[in-house]
Amino acid sequence: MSIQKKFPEGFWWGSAASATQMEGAASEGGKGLNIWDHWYATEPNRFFEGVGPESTSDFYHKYKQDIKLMKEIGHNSFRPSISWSRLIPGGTGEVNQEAVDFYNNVFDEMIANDIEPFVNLFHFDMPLELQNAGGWENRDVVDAYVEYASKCFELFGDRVKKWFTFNEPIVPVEGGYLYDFHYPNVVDAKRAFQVAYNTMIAHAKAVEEYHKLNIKDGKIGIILNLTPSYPRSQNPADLKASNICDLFFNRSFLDPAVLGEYPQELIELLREHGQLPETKDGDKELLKNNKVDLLGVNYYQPRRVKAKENLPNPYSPFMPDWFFDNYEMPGRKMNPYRGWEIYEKGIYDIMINLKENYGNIESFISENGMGVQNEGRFLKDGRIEDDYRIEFIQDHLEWLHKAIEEGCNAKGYHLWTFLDNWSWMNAYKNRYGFFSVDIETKERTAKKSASWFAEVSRNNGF
Ligand code: BGP
Repeated sequence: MSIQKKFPEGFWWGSAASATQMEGAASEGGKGLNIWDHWYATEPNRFFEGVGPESTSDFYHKYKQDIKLMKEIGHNSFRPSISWSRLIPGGTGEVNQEAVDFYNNVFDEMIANDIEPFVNLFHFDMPLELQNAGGWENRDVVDAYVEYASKCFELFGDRVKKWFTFNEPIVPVEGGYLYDFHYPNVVDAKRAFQVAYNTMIAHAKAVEEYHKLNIKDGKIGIILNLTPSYPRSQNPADLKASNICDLFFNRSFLDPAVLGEYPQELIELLREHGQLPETKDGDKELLKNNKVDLLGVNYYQPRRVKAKENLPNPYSPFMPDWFFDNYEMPGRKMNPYRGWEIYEKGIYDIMINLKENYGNIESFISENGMGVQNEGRFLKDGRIEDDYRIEFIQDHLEWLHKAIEEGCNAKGYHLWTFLDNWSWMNAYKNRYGFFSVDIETKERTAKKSASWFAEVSRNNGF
C-alpha cells in the first residue's frame, strides 16, 4: 500500500485521557475528594444511568496492561492528567506518597515503552475542600494550584518534558458558572468571568514557575478547545455575532495564553455590561511575561451563529448568548449521539488562524474524536467494527495534513480517547475509545480503529 499522506518525521501519534475519567479507585490509595465525587454523592440523578466516577475504567490498577496496549497500537505519546486530590488530598499540604508512587510507576512504564508522557495538571477536577473555599473565585486557590504544579514539576519533571497547565479551562466556567452542567451549578456571568480570569492567572504563574527551572527540552503549554465560530452569512450583523462568539469562547483564553494579553474588544464589551473581573497589580505583566511554549488544540465541532432573532430578556441573567443565536446550517453532518456537528475542515481553519494570527506557535491536536452510543451493535466476531470512527479520524487527518503542507506548525494528533471512559454527566453513554471496556468486568477489547491507527502511526501516514 502506498502512503498518500505522509506526516513530518517524529509526528506525535497517541491519545488523551483524564484522571477522573479513567483512573477509578476514587476512594483508594489515599485520594481525597474532588467535586465529581461530591456531586455524584449528592445528585446521582444528574449522571447518565446513575453511573458515577468511583471505578471508571480502572486504569489505577490496570495501567501496566494499558500501556502495553498503547505500545501495541503504535502510540509514541499519551496524555494522562494528574489528579490533584489524589496527589495532595484536600488540595494543600502533605503529598500523598501512594499517589507519588502511582504516577511514578505510570510515567516510568510509559517511558520504558517509548511512549512520551504529555502531562496535564488540571482536567475539571477541583479538590472539594478548595471548591468549598470558593474554587477559582478565590485567589488563595490560585496560590494552592501553583504550589501543586510546582510539586509536580519537582516530583516528575526529570522525566516529564511536556506539561500542560489546564485542559479546556473554559469548560468549568461554562459548566460550573453559566450553563449548569458542572458543579457548583452557579448561573452568574460576573462570577464566571472571575473564574476564567483567575484560572488564567493560575496558568501564567505555573508557566512562570516552570520556566524558572530552566529544564532542558522541557516545554509547558495549555490545552484549549478551539471551536471556530462560523457566521450564517456575510451580513454585518451575522459577522458581528460570530466575532463576539470568538471573543468569548476562543480568544478569552487563546489570546492571554499565546499573546500574553486579553483582546481589547472583549475588555470593552465586559466593561460596557459591568462584568469585568477583579484584577491585581502585576497581573498584566505576569500574563505578558509568561506565554506558552506549546499549544494543545481540542477540536470536536464547529460553532455556527447568526445575529439574534429577538432581544434578550432584560430580566434574565447576563449571558454570552445575549449577542448571538446558534445557527443550524441546513445539511450539516451530525454525530447524533453527542449532538455535535462534524466539520472536518474546522481543524484546518484553526491551524491557519494559529499560523496567521498567533505566530504559528508549535501546536498539536490534543483531542479529536467521536462518541457513539450502543457500539455493541457493531460487534462482529468479538470486535467492534467502528468504520465510522476510522472515517472520522482520517477525514480530520487529511485536513491537518493540508494545514501542515501549507506551513502550519502542527506536531501531532491525539485521539480522545484510548479506552472507553467515563464522560462526566454522560457517564458511559457515548464510547470514544480505541479499546472498548466492559463496565462490569473492565475487560478491554480492541476495536477495528485500534488496528487501523496502529498502521497509520507505523507508516507515519496513510
Ligand atoms: C472534552 C473533554 C474530555 C472529554 C471529551 C468528550 O471536552 O476534554 O474530558 O470528555 O470532551 O466529551 P464528552 O465526554 O462530554 O462526550
